[in-house]
Amino acid sequence: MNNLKDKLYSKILEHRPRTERLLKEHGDEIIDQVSVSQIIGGMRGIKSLITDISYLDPFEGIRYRGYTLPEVLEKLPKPENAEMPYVEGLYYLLLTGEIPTKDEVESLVVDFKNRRVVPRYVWDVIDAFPSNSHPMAILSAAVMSLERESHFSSNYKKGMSKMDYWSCTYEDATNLLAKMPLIGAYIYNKLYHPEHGHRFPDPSLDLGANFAYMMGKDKPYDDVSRMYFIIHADHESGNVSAHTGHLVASSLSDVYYATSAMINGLAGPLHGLANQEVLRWLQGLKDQMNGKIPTEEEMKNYVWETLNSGQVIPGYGHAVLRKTDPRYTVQREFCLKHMPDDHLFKYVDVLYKVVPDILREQGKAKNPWPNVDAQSGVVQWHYGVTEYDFYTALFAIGRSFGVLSNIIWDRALGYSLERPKSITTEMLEKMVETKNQMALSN
Ligand code: CMX
Repeated sequence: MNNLKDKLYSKILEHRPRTERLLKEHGDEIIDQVSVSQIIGGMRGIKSLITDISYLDPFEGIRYRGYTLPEVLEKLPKPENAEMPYVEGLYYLLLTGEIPTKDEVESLVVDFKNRRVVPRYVWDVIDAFPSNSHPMAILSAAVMSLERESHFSSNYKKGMSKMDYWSCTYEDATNLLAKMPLIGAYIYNKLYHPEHGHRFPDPSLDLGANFAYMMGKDKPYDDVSRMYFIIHADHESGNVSAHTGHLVASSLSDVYYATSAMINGLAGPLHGLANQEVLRWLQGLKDQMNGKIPTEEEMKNYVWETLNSGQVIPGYGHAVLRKTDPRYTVQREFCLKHMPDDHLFKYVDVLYKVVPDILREQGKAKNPWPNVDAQSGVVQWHYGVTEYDFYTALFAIGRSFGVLSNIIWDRALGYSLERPKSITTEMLEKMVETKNQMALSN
């Protein structure tokens, strides 16, 4: 066993009695109530999921295992001469709740390197896609094609004990996480840069640096990749991608099925695809302006035009957050340090100055502030990844770290098959009527 898996097992043994006690001693206690608008409105805010990997405070933003993003970026060990930490170290933190030592991360980096062999049939699956397919569709299918490698599935057939589910899930998850950046880079090169050819991983490089190398990008794209994967890793359990991963895995589908499904959920424009939408939308304005940086007045007009035509402003608003997303801020600070004069960054800056007031004036969005997607495409564009259809695939690679950490813990704690109850509109109408009648007769 490697040291992460040993450490994880000791954490699982410590944690299991807490879950058992909650169920045994408090199983019937009421934690939340559900309103009609929550039922019709996408279950917004209902407390019905449990995870210890991350927690999203509406005003503070995400914490991974109790650490804010700036703390995560400061405390996790970094490769030599790097500004951003090892992504492998983030996995250690998400799984165990502990900041790894440099030695612990380095041993995990070696473990990841040993797992980054991608079977040939995956390249064949990718090659079979038409070249105008969306990278998210290809990524989802490529992950799905790896399902035959699942340790969980093969051991389940042999009658594996429930207590061991987590161990096979850990193997599957770590294997998949090590391979995903290679698959992502292959999709990128195949669709947009066939001249790069098929690059093989460089055994001297960690996950972030190897990804940059395979994408054909120079420094500091290694740090951009580390930053990108780390800030996108998790956003507690209720968002579409994290929830989909958990839901699919709850039927004991293995992590390949669950990750492919999570990628499909992330591909929607209200979720992960918003990062490409921001760029597409800003390019529209850039064309209108013949490349000139818009004044605040010109930007206001463009934003109102978009709203008045019934569209949302991509990269703004959030279902939980009620302040500027710290993932936006981390990237903005990176931009201010590395690319303050970037043309698109200036567009995003003007946008930030005008959108919150406009959304407040319009009075619909509960959160007028920017989310992660408002800034992330600009960073990629600056370093030459201008094919914005690819941005959500980058988000997906990062998000897999959180989703898969959650699924390992789901298995370790024996979380149940998800099965909420649905009712009909007529039943809901009758329930509301009965309540009103009872209130009147009291
Ligand atoms: N522009 C225009 N209108 C917006 C808006 C925005 N950025 N954000 C919310 N609204 C509107 C909603 O469409 C909704 O309108 P209707 O009442 O007509 O349906 C109303 O304001 C209330 O919505 P809300 O409760 O504030 O937001 P939701 O929880 O329903 O939705 C989100 C959240 C993110 C889907 C929404 O803010 C949005 O569409 N934003 C733009 C897309 C985006 O950036 N998505 C990425 C989010 C981060 C991520 O997951 O990657």
